[in-house]
Amino acid sequence: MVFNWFKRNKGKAEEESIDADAAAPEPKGESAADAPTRDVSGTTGEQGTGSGETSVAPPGTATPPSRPAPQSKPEPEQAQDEAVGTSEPVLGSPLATETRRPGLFGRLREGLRRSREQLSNSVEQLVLGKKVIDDALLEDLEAILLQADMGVAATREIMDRVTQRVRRNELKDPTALRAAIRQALLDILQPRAQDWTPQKGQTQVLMMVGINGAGKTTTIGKLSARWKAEGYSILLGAGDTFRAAAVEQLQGWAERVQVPVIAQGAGADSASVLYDAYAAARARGVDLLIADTAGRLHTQAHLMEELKKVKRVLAKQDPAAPHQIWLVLDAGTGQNALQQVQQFHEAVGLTGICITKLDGTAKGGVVAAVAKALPLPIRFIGVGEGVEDLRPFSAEAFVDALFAESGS
Ligand SMILES: Nc1nc2c(ncn2[C@@H]2O[C@H](COP(=O)(O)OP(=O)(O)OP(=O)(O)O)[C@@H](O)[C@H]2O)c(=O)[nH]1
Ligand SMILES: [Mg+2]
Repeated sequence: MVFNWFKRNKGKAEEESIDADAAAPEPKGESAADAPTRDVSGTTGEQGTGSGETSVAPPGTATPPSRPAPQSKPEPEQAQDEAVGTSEPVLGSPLATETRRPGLFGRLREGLRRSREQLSNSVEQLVLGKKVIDDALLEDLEAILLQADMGVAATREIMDRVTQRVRRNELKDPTALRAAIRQALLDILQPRAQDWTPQKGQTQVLMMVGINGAGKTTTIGKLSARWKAEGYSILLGAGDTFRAAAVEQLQGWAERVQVPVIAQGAGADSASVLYDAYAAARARGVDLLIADTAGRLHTQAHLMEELKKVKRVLAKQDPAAPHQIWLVLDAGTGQNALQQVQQFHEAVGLTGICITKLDGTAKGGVVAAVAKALPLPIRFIGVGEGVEDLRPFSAEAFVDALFAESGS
């Protein structure tokens, strides 16, 4: 089986790759605290002292959190509304009062609607009225998988398995194709579904990295809500000192989910802010520091250097820090996501991937492409802007939602 469709469309993914960003400032020197650190707690009673090496502001001098101004960034009112309706409410959490919305699977299913229409319905149409599985049908199937952004490797694996089964006469009926693809996809995704949760009393650091607008800050907000509701103490570190209003955006989330945040002024050294934030986290004994970082393109060497520097600086306090580094990918970036995985992994060594905005694309197959790119765990997927729209990645639930019967 030759990848004819792919050959015809080969240049397309490259053309769709993101434009180079405008010039970004060089990272500053490695000194720990160039600017005074603001502790902008979203909660009362969680103020702590710095480690002594840092300039964490003492209680009382904390700058009151200013309301975030980000236009499309977490709109508190709307988001609050959206946070109404999960089937796993946790008392006292922003997720607690939800009753109106469809259940978790329903939300996942709805979030993947466009991808399902693209993939599952196309397969349905393909086999409609067909009596046998012949080469022409298999070639069309291959095109459908590639169009769903499964990528070459995952498409090849699925096609190989389906073709072998056809040759062995195990798969004759075209209507059984759907189930065969579903199973092959499940086998690709299953090894990547590896849950991660903070550990109480460990003061670990989770650093979020990714290109501009991938959903890092939003994902941090959603994760904070989830883990806070599960009883973990969380501190946020405003390491995106590059983009205007990035700190305010994180503070908006901190306020909304009631977790404290350590920040400095705009333009401060990212490594220095996060060093201070980690010192504060250790001093307070919080379970997890989640470090926000500036968006960058994987091609921006100096920004990649800044991430490496953040890593080095955190490791001065604990060689194991940062304990987790997760790449946040926008599902809509298509096959360019694969380059991002490669290059961020090369630069900082990833321990997980979050794939956001699956609700905004018909190309949810990219999850399979990412799964085949590197053997990295896919931790969470985002299927909407609401707090509860970030789901721990489950291969079964994902495949079920993607292949749910139309109208079910
Ligand atoms: N529909 C949808 N929107 C999302 C999802 N995740 C994030 N977003 C939106 O994507 C936009 C960008 O998200 P941010 O969290 O600001 O992205 P970022 O990676 O922090 O961006 P920079 O700080 O510029 O690097 C926001 O409008 C979010 O609401 C998702 O799963 N679904
Ligand atoms: Mg951000």
